[in-house]
Amino acid sequence: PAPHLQSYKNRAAKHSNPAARALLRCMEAKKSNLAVSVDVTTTKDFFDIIEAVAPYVCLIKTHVDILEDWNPGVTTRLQHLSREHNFLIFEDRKFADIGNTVALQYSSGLYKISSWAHIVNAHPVPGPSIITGLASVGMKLQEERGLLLLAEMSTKGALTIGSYTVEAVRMAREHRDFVIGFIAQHRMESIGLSGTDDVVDEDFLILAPGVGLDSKGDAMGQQYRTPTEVVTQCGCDVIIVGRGIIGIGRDIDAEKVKEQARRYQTAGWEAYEKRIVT
Ligand code: 5IU
Repeated sequence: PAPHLQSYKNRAAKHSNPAARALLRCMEAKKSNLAVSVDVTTTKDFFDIIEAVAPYVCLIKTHVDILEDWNPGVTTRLQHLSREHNFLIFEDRKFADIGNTVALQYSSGLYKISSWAHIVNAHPVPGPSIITGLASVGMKLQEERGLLLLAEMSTKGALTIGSYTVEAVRMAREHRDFVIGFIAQHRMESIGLSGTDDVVDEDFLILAPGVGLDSKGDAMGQQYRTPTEVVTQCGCDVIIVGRGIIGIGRDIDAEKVKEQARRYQTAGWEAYEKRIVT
């Protein structure tokens, strides 16, 4: 059966990439396909949110460059929490430069992303060299590391459509050791195949942002779909939720955040259970 019809557990047992295996195992263990996007600007809010949602998530998605008081201790503490609460870390860096530059952006600078992020993502726009550049860093580490390509975006008018998405999938198929899946809005198995090609052993994870239970979008082009649409109907594996859980006000209410995380975890898991057959 196609990957999205199989259990996360079965897929974990077969996957060739260690980061993908770790994520799928974590999802099964915690009964969670929820990633929380922690888009806040202070480390206090950042950790208040992570500590509130940790029991309910398989993945924490970060934008470390928006933290105004970032320091190296932040990523040390994040890694510690990741081990303590069993979740993976995804830095939503959206690399987009030539191979040599992205290798440096991934490994070096203030953030040294490759040293702590299990998963990162990249725009396919520069072509396959962006994958080989990032893989030259990630695959050398004796750690669980994987890359997601941005095959589709959730925003109104996104240019990630048609042949762009097809080429993104082709690029990923050429680098299945390091590319573990896509940021996308639906499954990609049927994309770019002639009908006779055989890629039955391919298992790309689909992580979908733009998920909300109470809102259809924001004032800046974001569009939301429900966990049922995203997971049951479109076959995505992980729901990425930001403001639906962390809120949009200034003050973080940890109890509310916890309650919303639990709500999205349940909705995401029920949507998954409705779609699997094995
Ligand atoms: N994000 C999207 N859409 C995309 C991609 C990334 O929303 O197509 I690629 C990011 C942006 C933000 C998070 O960090 O996912 C969604 O946050 P909200 O749930 O608050 O909209």
